[in-house]
Amino acid sequence: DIKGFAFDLDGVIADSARLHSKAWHQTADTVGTTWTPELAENLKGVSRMDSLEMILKAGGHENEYTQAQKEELATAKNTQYLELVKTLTPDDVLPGMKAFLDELKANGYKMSVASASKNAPTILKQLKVMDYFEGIVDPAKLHAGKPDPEIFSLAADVLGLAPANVAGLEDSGAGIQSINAAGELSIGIGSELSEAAVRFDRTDEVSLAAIKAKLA
Ligand code: G16
Ligand code: MG
Repeated sequence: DIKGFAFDLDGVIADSARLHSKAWHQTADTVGTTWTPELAENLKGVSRMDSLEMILKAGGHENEYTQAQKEELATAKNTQYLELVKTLTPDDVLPGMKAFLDELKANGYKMSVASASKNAPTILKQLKVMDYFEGIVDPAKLHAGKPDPEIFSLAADVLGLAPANVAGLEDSGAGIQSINAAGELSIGIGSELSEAAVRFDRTDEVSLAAIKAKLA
């Protein structure tokens, strides 16, 4: 029986993936890597430093920067990203997700956040949805990011629930793998998440009734 939901942030609650992309695109230009839609897709759910490594590697630049220079590039990206985050408002909650959060709250489900983003608290405040959640997993404390199960296991701990009683919502392949490996019910939002137990094309299709219908 599902008693709680663990939410990814970017691409599930917040329309912030486009802001990450905008900032990383600039990083790609700086290091001389060609920005492609495929690269943008592969960065979803990936931590800040791992994202930078992927951008460097995509252009064959992985050996051209010292660790200190890489940290500078990542900090510059985050500074630009945070400027963009300041423009987020409650209207940037993805379609249907505010209604879904209300539905879960009204039906007594517990909710937590399993985001790779160190900026999750800032974004949740900006969107004015912080109060729905029991807690947010701190990604700085993780030994391994998605697809490792650690983040979604900790998201169940935050809820005080066994993994079997938790459903995880994700828009990235790495995130779906993390949910599955944690032994939770995976709900994918997006077109290419074949490993998800339940899958929707768009956030505005997600509801308790729709999830039950797909599981029946
Ligand atoms: C998000 C994004 C990633 C981003 C990562 C780290 O994960 O999808 O693109 O690189 O967080 O974010 P930050 O640089 O803000 O710490 P999620 O798990 O919310 O989809
Ligand atoms: Mg995501």
